[in-house]
Amino acid sequence: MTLTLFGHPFSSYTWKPLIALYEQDIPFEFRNIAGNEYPENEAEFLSRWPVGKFPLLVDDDEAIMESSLIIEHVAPALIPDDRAGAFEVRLLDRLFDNHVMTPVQAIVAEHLPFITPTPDENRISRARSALDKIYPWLDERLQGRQWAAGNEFTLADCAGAPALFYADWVQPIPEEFQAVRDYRKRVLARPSVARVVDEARPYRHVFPLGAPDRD
Ligand SMILES: N[C@@H](CCC(=O)N[C@@H](CS)C(=O)NCC(=O)O)C(=O)O
Repeated sequence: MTLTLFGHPFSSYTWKPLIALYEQDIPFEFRNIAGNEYPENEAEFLSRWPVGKFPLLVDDDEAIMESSLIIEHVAPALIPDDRAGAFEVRLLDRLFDNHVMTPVQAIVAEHLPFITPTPDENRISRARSALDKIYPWLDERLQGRQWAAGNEFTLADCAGAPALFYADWVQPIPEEFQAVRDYRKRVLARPSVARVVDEARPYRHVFPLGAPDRD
């Protein structure tokens, strides 16, 4: 298996498989598709996945899209064998993507002039309200857990790390949700996660809401 990962170092969904690959020490080639810096990488990426959403993994000649499925493919050990354990991991993975990252992306999109010339306050407020609803749910679910789905670092943490990293930038996690805040701090200190955060530092200036001076 020869693995090539196409993605952007600042992209939350690219972080997911990167964290898994670093976590398991799996060799791979990273093909950066940042901006206009690497046109040959972008051209090959689009030829393999015209939808244009990244990350994309190419294993030998097989293209695999969708960050969670890429992780299932390269690092199955990050999903427990038992049915109930696997369900909890996949549940948290889906919730971080759909109910944390999706509203975060919606807020970010409202600040990208090539998507919308003027931020739409109604759409922003709907996305903020979605985050307000998921924070308490997560706080309850994460109580007493070291990692997102229990005591083992799993696929759920590959999703939780980028989701909460960026969520706290666009809608700071209130102090009352200490379990979520503590988990965010813990997961960002994990070496595989710290590494993706560090690799993305040179791109912080592109964050359209302005990156805070922390993390
Ligand atoms: N469900 C996809 C989401 C991928 C996604 O939304 N990626 C963003 C970057 S973080 C993207 O491709 N944005 C560019 C675009 O939408 O054109 C996954 O899990 O891989």
